[in-house]
Amino acid sequence: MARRFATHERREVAALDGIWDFTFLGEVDPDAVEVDRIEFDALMAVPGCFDATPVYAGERGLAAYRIRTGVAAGRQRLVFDGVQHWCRVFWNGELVREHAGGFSRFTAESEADAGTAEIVVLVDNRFDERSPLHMEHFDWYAYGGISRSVELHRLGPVRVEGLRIATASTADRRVSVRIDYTADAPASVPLEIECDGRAVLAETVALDTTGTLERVLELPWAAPWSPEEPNLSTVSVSLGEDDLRERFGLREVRTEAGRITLNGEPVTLLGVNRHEAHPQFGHTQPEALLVNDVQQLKDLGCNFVRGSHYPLDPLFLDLCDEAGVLVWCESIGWQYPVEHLTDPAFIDAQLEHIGEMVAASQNHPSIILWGILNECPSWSDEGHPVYARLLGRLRELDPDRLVTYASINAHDDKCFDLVDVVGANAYPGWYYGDLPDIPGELDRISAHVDALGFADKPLVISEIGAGAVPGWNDSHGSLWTEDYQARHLDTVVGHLLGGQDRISGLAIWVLGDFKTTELRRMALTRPRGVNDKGLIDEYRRPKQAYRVVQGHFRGRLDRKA
Ligand code: ADA
Repeated sequence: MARRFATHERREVAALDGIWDFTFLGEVDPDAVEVDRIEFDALMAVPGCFDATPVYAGERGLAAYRIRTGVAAGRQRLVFDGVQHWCRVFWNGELVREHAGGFSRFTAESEADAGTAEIVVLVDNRFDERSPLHMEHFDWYAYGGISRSVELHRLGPVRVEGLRIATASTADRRVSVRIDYTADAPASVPLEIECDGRAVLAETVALDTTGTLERVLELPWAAPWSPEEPNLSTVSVSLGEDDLRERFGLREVRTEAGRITLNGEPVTLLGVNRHEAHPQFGHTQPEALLVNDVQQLKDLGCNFVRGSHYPLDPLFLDLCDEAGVLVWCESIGWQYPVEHLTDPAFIDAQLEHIGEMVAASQNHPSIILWGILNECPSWSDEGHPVYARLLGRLRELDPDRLVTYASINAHDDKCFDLVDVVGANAYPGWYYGDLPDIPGELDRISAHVDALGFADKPLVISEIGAGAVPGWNDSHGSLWTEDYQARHLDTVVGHLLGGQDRISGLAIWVLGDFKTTELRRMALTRPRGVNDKGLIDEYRRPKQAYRVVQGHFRGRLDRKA
C-alpha cells in the first residue's frame, strides 16, 4: 500500500498500482459473465474511480479490470485496500474472492505456478442486496472502481497475519504486542522483535497452524505521542521467514469527568468532518491531495478530524499520525432506515466491515474514537440492540479506544447509554432556527444529555454547519452566501470556545465541498448537486468561513500553549 513506511522487508511484495486493462459492461449480471471472453477495450488507473473519468461519468453497472503480472510458484495473496463497492476477483480465470462493501481492506489468495498470472476483477457500483452497506440516498456520490491501492504478496510457510500494538502504560513506556499468525504445519521458528531499530526480543516459538503470540515490551527510549509532539515508534516483527512492520505512538485515551483525556491530560477537540471525494478522482485520494488536506487541517488550527462516513485511506491516517491530528474513524453509514438496520444480512455485513476497519487501522495513534452508523435510528427501540451489538464488537476488537456514533437528534436519542463519548449532529441556523438560536440549541443539547444522567460522558458536536455556494454573496447576507456561512460558524465556534465548557469537541460540517447523490430529492436541495457546507470548495479553494474558523481555532491553540 502507499504508506509512509515499508510494512514488509522479508516478504516479497509487489505494488500492482498503475494502468490496468478495463471495460465497462454495464447492466450485466455478473453470474452471466465468462471471464476469459471479456473484451478489454479501454484503460483505467488503479487506484481510481472509473465513473469519475469523463467517458464513464455517472455510469452504474458492472466493470471489468485486468492486469497480467509475473509470479514465482507458490501461494500468492492479493491485498485490496478498497473496491467500490462489490467485486469478484479471478486468478487465471478461477474465482478466488467475492467482496461487498467499499472503503475497507480485504484479501484474495491463490496457489500459483511460476509464470504470468492474469488477475481480473469484476467491479460493480450498483445499489442492490449484494451490497447492503451502500444505499443510493446517502448524501454523497458513491463512485465505483478499484479506488485504493492493490498489492501482491508472496506467502511462505509461516505468515504474520496481523500485529496489534497497544500502549499498556505511557508512564512506564510499556506496550503490549499481539501477533496473529498462520502456518502450513506446526513448527518451531525464531521470533524477533525490533523497535526503532533496536533488538528487543529474540526467542524460539512453537507455532500451531493458526494462533496468537502476546508479549509485553519495555521501550524506555520511546517518547509519548500527542497532538503537540506526535512522536512515533516502529515495531518490526520477524517470524520464521515472514515479517510485518507497524508504526504506533505511546498514548492512552480515556474519559474523565465529562472530558476526553490523552495521557491523563484533558483535550478539547477542534476540528472538521472530511469526505474522501474529489470531482476528478472520486473516492481515490492521490498523495498530493492528502498532503494538501492535512496541510489545510493544520493551517485551520484543527487538532481533530472526523472521517465521515466510512473508514479512511491508510495514507491519510499515516499523515494524521505524523501531524498530530486526532481522528474519529467510523464504519460506513448514513440514515439507514429501521428495516435495513434490523436485517440480519445487513448486520453481518456491518460486523465484517467493522472487523476490516479495525484490522487495517488499529495501530494509528491518531485514531482515538471508533464510530458507527452516522445518523441512523438510534432514536428507535429496534436500533438499541443493533447499536449494542456493533459497539460491543468494536470494544471486543479494541478495548483501548473510545466508542461513539453521531446522533441525528440528541433530544430523541435512545442509545447514549452505550457509548463512551456522546456525538450529536445539530443544524441550528440552517435546517431550523436562525443565527441567534444557535447558542441556545447547543446549551439545550448539553442540558438534555446531562438530564439523561450522562453528565460524566464527554459531549462532542459531531456536525454543525451551513451551505455556501463558492464565491456567492449578496447584499442581504442570505442563506447560501459565503457571508452567511461565515457568520453562522463564527456564532457556533464563538459560543463553544467562549465559555460553553460542557461541550468538549467540535467537528464542523465539513472541510471540503463534495458531490452528492443524483437522487432528485437530495440533489434539489444541493445547489450544483454539491454539498457545499465546506470551508473550502471541492477544488480546495478557501471560502470566507475558512479564515473565521481559523481565527477561533488558532487563537484557542495559542492560548493553550
Ligand atoms: C447530516 C449528515 C451529513 C450531511 C449533512 C448535511 O448531518 O450526517 O452527512 O448530509 O447532514 O449536509 O445536511
